[in-house]
Amino acid sequence: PKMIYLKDYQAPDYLIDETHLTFELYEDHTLVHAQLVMRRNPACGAGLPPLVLDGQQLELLNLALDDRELTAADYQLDDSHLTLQPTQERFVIDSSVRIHPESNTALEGLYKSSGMFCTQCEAEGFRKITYYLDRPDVMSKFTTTVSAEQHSYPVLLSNGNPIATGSEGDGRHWATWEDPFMKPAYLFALVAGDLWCVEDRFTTMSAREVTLRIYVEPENIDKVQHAMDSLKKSMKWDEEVYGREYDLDIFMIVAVNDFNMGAMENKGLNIFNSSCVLARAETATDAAHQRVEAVVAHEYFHNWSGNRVTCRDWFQLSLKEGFTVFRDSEFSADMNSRTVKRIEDVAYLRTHQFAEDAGPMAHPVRPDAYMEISNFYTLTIYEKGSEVLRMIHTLLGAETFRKGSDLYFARHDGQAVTCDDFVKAMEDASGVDLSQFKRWYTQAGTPRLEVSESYDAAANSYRLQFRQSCPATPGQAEKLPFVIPVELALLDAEGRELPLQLVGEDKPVGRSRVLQVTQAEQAFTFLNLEAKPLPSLLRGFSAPVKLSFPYSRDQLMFLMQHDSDGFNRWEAGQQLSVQVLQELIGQHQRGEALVLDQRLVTALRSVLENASLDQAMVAEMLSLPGEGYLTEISDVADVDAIHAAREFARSELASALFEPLWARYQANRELSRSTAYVAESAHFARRSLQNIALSYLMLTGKAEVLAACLEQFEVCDNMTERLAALAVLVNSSFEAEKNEALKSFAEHFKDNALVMDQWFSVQAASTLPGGLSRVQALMQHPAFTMKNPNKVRALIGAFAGQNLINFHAADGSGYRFLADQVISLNASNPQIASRQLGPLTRWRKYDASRQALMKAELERILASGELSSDVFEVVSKSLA
Ligand code: B3K
Ligand code: ZN
Repeated sequence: PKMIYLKDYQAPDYLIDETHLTFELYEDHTLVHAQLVMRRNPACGAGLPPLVLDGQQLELLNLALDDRELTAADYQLDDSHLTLQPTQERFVIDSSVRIHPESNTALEGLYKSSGMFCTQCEAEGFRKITYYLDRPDVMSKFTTTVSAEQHSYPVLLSNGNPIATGSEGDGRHWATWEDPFMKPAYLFALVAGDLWCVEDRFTTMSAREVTLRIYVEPENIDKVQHAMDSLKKSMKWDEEVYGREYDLDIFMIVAVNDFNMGAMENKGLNIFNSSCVLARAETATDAAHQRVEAVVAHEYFHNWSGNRVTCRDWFQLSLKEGFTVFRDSEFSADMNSRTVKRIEDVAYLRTHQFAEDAGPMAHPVRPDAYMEISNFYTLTIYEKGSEVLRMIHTLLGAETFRKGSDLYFARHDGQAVTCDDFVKAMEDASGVDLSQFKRWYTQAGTPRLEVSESYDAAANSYRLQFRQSCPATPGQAEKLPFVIPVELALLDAEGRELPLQLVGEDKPVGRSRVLQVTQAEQAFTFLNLEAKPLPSLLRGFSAPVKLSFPYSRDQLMFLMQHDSDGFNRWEAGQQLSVQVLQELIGQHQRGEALVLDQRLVTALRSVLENASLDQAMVAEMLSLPGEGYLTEISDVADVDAIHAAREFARSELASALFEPLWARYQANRELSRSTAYVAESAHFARRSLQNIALSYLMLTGKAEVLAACLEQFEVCDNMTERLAALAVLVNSSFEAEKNEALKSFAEHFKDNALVMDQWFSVQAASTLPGGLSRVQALMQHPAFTMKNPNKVRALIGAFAGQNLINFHAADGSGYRFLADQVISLNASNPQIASRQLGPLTRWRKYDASRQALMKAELERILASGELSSDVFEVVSKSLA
């Protein structure tokens, strides 16, 4: 495989105005006929260069140019291209190919899942369906006819509107769909299967009626209402917040069981991993309900940010993904608790994206080069890309940002554009120069922002000094300063926000404001402060940076109680916990007895006793920073010390805070018992506090807690309570109760694949000794299969990604296991194989002995035989 560079981008030589597809689906093969109405791209030079169509794993049966059958002498064929010579500016290509969806295990292109046919074309799957210009800047009007045996495949779907159906008399039938919107091939979709649907309607802002359908396997028809409600909320929200209206007469979602990621925004026909559609109280947790809501919204929002305006090339992927993640996170914030959503997003970003940005696969939000585009659907493109959009939103303000997005959509509707085009629209709408800001798109790595203070009592002035820097990343040794928006307030001794007047200003400008740090070193001096204030910095996490300020533990406790920014109250608690945990880690490393700083106990006690705090906030504040985050912020991560320190702190807190935890638990559990399940934010909040309280309480080993846990496990109407109880049992030493619970759970839910995924995950993540052998045993369970990506993620992904103490076993057994799985998946499903590699790529974080073991496994993978471009790219970059 070779590198592909952004600097080599060239516009396509030819365009495809119309694409007419016919699929004949059979059990042992599929025939695809494609008629492409093409012309020379007028934007390119004169003459008629050879036409190079993409195509992989296709058996070419017929090829015609303007009705003239071509013979092998008329074209060249290799394993990824078909090349021929046009003779006129305008021409029509007809091709027929045979493909084998029934044996497609990579789940890219056309494939079968649980008996139905479905597609996944982004990024480069369409070339496994037919010969085509498979690139996002070639947009075409598609008509698709699907024919299949009627009894097994009563439902035949594609993009756009249905225009004709008929039967063929031999037990087969067909349907034709027409999509009036020009689109690139990656947005093509086809589904054929025995599906049921729930139907609803939505009336758009201009009073157009849209039919909404969610298709699932018949046994899941009782689990789609939540997704349907989420869809209608999304449609309304996009009208209200972005002025974006839906544009076809019908919008469809189809749930499939075997899917490489969460979902796909194909025009008018979104295809979803069933885990992101199906949700009802008895079988899906609160987190799953929220994920369904967010993913339904995300894919729906792509209809404008991605489909109506798409990407010129795959280097621009964050143009649609960063923007759409930003849109869905704001939607979720509006539907639920804004502060809690921000906390969750930031915790995730800092644990996972910061690690990626510090590792061998670090790349800018707009990469310059890639080997395999599937490897670039990353946390950087998605989550950091969203943070970049959030910063633009912060710098411009909501109203101006909206003007910018309106201009962007109006200017580029129907086009395939770049991140530069997006920023230009924001600049033109606001008059703000974003040229320096654009370094966020081109420089990889997480900037550090060190802040120091000085107070001049004689002058009543307070100075904050900022120093920014950014570590080297692969291919980028030196970085130029970023534009870092820092939202801040200064608090007085009572925690009140003080008026903020900078040097040069004749009066204060608000009490919480956004400063722009644009230089490597920069100071801001505030006037008229009669005492030294306490700064509340980077409010709401206004930039994706690593901020440091020398807060004392007492100051952090003060901020936890008094900061008027909810996010920063949580953040102060996290920083306090980090300081305390790092002290414990040091004690563990020196072989000393562990002693917990009692200030953490005091701080969390007052959080627990504060009845006016949102319960979800209490739950978030009780959650100590995870082992993954503690690893990320360590220079050399000491796996054992991190685990021991965190577990010690958890059990000390559990004993010290037993009374308030137990009181909170019982009050909330009582409400859960007496109220029917509702998927709504106040209820999510109540259950999250109940469940985190339970997880602490179980550490005390008290009989009454065990009894409560078992009772919660057995007597509840929802998966949130049941699974939380199961998880704490699985991590406890109550062997008999644990085994009984696991057994009864599996018996009850054995036919529900998504619930069984949870059952696998909970066990894979158990940090008790012996993790690897438990995982190996579970791989033999009848409900487990390597062919289903959800199962791989539930068991192997959860073990390597969450169970750090077991995965990093000093003998290297966890690494060996993961490498074995990657080698086996490389042949069947390269995208999933490559995704599972993540934990091994972080080898530089660990001690010399673990580094050697991890590298040896990466080398073993490299030498294991023919590698997919997906796995090869990640392994070779990790070893470079
Ligand atoms: N755009 C798809 C991701 C496709 C991944 C291809 N390997 C889902 C999404 O981001 O909405
Ligand atoms: Zn997306």
